[in-house]
Amino acid sequence: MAGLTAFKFGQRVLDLTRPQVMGILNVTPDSFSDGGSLYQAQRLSVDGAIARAAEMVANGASIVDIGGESTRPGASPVSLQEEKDRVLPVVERLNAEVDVVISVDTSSPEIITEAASLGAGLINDVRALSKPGAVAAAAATGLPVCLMHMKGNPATMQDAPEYADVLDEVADFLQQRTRLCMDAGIARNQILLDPGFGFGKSLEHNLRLLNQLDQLHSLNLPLLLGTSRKSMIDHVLNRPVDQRLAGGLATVAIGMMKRAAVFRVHDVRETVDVVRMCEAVMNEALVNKA
Ligand code: 7PM
Repeated sequence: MAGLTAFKFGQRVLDLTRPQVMGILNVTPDSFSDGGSLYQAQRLSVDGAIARAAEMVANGASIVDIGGESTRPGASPVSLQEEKDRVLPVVERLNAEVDVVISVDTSSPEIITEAASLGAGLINDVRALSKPGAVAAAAATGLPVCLMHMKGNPATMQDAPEYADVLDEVADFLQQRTRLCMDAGIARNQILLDPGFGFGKSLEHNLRLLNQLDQLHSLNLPLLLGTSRKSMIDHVLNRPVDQRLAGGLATVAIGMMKRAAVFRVHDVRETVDVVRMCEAVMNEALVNKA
């Protein structure tokens, strides 16, 4: 399929002709430590993050996405220093201890640069490198990037978003961001695209984007799907965040049928089962895990 090929993520190569699972690793440190020092609490939270990442890899994730909350809609803004303190120690230790592509979910040029120097393999930005200096910083790392569509900004994006045609608008936006990145020196085979489920979209928009996801193959680049535990599942099934697994797996199966390349999820083990099962059916054969 066009746009799907071997992708170099820093030191590591992934075959994007096969679906890949990206595990979500949140690195929000405990806000207090019980008696110990803050330093100790931070070290313990890094230990925990490494253990969770190793488990995701054992369960079949080939990418781990590290997010320090600053990009999260509705979340209270995190200072640059705080984002660095959360994300960078995890990148450094993961690179040394776990064989996995390390994706960094950030919009900050400083974190892009520093994470790359510590072994990150992918820049994942929900703002599609729109912060001043972000495109140049990403280009200078030589790493691939995931460009996501968001309409508006996290504070207000869910206040009655409107589109003439959500697929056209998302495709146009992603194409423009792709061109901008290529003009800055990022190669075509270093770009992944993401329609950005839940980022400035109503339920109807999210459902339409998933049902018509194959239309985005006109852009000829691998697609990343991020629906895990999102409110679109709640809006259909009326489930709290800890009961959205089955709904999320349904979106993964549909994403497989629509040839998404990467699935960004919290529940790696279950997702890998769905991906492998879909892959076997779609190939009419058992496919060996690479
Ligand atoms: C609160 C609201 C917490 C939303 C976390 C989130 C995506 C992403 C996120 C995505 C890519 C979440 C989101 N979502 N990166 N980062 N695609 N590429 O549900 O859909 O994880 S943050």
